[in-house]
Amino acid sequence: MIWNETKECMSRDELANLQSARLRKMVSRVYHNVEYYRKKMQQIGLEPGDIKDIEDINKLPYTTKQDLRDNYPFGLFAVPRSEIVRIHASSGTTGKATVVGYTRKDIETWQECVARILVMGGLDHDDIVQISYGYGLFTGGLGAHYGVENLGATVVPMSTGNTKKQITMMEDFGVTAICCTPSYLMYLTEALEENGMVDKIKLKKAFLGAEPWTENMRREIESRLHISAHDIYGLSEVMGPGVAGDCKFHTGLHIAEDHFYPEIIDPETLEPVKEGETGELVFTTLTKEALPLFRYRTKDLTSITYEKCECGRTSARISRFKGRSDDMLIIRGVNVFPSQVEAALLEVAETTPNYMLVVDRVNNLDTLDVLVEVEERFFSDDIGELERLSKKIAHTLQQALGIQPKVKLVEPKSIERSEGKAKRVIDKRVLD
Ligand code: DLL
Repeated sequence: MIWNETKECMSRDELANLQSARLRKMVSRVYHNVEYYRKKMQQIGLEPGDIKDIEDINKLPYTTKQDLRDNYPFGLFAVPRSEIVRIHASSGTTGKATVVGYTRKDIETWQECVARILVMGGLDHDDIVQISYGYGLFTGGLGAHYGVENLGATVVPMSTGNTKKQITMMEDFGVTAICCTPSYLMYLTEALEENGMVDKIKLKKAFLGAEPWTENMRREIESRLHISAHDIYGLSEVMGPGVAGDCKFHTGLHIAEDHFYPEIIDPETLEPVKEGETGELVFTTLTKEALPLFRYRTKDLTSITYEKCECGRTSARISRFKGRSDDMLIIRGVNVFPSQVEAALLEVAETTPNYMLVVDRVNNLDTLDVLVEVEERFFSDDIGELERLSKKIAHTLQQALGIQPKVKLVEPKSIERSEGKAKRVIDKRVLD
């Protein structure tokens, strides 16, 4: 399969040359087409000609999610809108999404990157792949879908939910691989076991991502389903799934470095950390046409190694993610910021601005409890009032977050006050 034979096995020097050429071209194009970046470069006295090779990357300014929000929706696009063939978006802190766009060539790059990861995990055109990531503005469903099609395997575009139907399709179609979040596969595993289905299906592989998971979870999924499970990473701002993924040796996720240049920095000082040390992952897109980004701060914490992998690939590998340097939570694959909850609660007049999020994992499924202080008068004899309010808040939160939390209304002053920065989240899930 072509994806194994090309870019992923070139020497580090060849790769650096390719990256340098692509970076030069990208910076010049961005300078001329994106006013925001041109101004930023001018502010620091940087000309496109100052970027001569990949080592000059640290002269470029960083980009954050806030920069994308400030330029909502299309302000950072480097091509005319008529060249954009697809839009995706990820949830934002105050209801405003981060919008990303793709040209036809961007879609081609994306589907190649996803296909590489599927090949790395051992898939080929004979496989039947169920996509159980959400389809829609989220990049998971369509991103994986195009990758599978590009590989020439058969797609079963299930999207999320309806576990019973997912199992039926799996059995009837002889599905051999699944792409979904690790927590959903744990949930599906239980349902398969309860229905005595594990030995009746033909599943061999899983490509799991969109949220943090552990080596223990991988081993558990593998032994309970008798499959091999692979990690797939990505983020909408940079592309979507397919930025990195692990091979059969599971010794870190190979980055598609010919398209995305990685750096690991100290999130406080913004200085690079040494190879092997944990820091924040930063990406510069080298080939993206619609939304090229300079040094995008992912907020994801990991470490990097440039050692050649046992599989023969020379691409840099990042370790399993160790958390985030901001307060974003990923609950059942959905990105949730505490500030989104706050903004939603402000819409409900009867609440006070005191709340607490409690995230847990029960029977392998993430749960979100939102404790909200409400006015004293609701704790009278009329329990109906309290129930009505609870439903109203649950509905408002569901609309704002895209997931259904369990709302618990509590009396005024019952949530512990903090003297410093308010503690709004208790995350009981364990990540090793
Ligand atoms: O989650 C893209 C994706 C879809 C990746 C399907 C893999 C599979 P966003 O919604 O923008 O995009 O969320 C990106 O999710 O910054 C990480 O914090 C987290 N994340 C994604 N994949 C992994 C992973 C998609 N394999 C954010 N391990 C990222 C840990 C992950 N965290």
